Amino acid sequence: MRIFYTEDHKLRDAKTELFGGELVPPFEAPFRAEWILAAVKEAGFHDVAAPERHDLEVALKLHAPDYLAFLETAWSRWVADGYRGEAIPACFPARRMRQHPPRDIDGALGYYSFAAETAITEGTYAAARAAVDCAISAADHIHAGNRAAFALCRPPGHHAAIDLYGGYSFINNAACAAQRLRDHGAQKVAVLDVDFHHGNGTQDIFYERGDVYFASLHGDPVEAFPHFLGFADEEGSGAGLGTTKNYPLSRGTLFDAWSAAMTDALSRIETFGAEALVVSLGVDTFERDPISFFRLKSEDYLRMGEALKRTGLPVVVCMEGGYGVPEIGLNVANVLTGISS
Ligand code: OKP
Ligand code: ZN
Repeated sequence: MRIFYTEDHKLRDAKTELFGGELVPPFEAPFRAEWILAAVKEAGFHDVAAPERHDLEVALKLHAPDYLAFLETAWSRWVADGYRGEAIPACFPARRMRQHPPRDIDGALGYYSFAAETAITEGTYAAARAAVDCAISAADHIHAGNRAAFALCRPPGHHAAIDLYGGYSFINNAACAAQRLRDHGAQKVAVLDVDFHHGNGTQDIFYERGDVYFASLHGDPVEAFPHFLGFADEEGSGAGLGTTKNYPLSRGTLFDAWSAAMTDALSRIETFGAEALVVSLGVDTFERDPISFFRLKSEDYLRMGEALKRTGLPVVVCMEGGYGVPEIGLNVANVLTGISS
């Protein structure tokens, strides 16, 4: 399996995350990709390639043009205003307020975000573009006839919605991979999101589309980020009615229950008639993840990969979350080993 990776992910190196009322070093940091890359090589995946550079053509089919322009210019606008810290939103267009992009950067940050933990920094946009390059290149690799590819995306993307950033995500890598597969001629594509957190961004992007199925297994939003999306009664709308499926799971979920939900999701994806599968792979479902509450063990990730392989579908794996502990590398490698088995 080919791994798509570029050191440009290191351009995303925020110093601050708003967490528990403090500005702390971010959980989503460059060491994550380094640990994961080392572990997948250690597991025998030596085919590591740099992604091709891509323009915004794919992303512009998913995200609003004004949103992408905002991401590109946010840091320079913030610096021009003379602020000394990293760019963090502090005021949001909440209930009964006007949904209109303000002229000033403070207002724009709130308008284009749904959460305040994620700071925009100097290299954030360049790193986000490089992560998209990895996702698109992985989709192209599948289109060329390969069974699987791994986009080692950093920063992650599954929280990035049509015109909102947050949850460490800016541009939706997995959605770009799915769109790329559609553009190559796949009539139906599925995104299976196994990150601990609901993929609110991916759901938002495809909610009214009947050509991309979205299924997500995640911590129940009644007690987990992103708090306000990912409930079981969200099923898509319009042409997309019936092509969204959520599995909110409770604190302490073990692999047995988790796996039963994945089996259900995969059977729905098969019934849907997907020709290719994009996996939003977060390993923050691990029992020792610092910000999550499922209890998967390292060997469970092998089983996860084997189940993905049994679909018989070509699969693009996009890296999402998984934090703090050295096992993130082994857990990702185990998924890839299962897919390759
Ligand atoms: C990004 B990805 C927990 C706070 C959570 C944001 C989490 C973003 C997760 N107390 N803050 O889906 O792994
Ligand atoms: Zn996550």
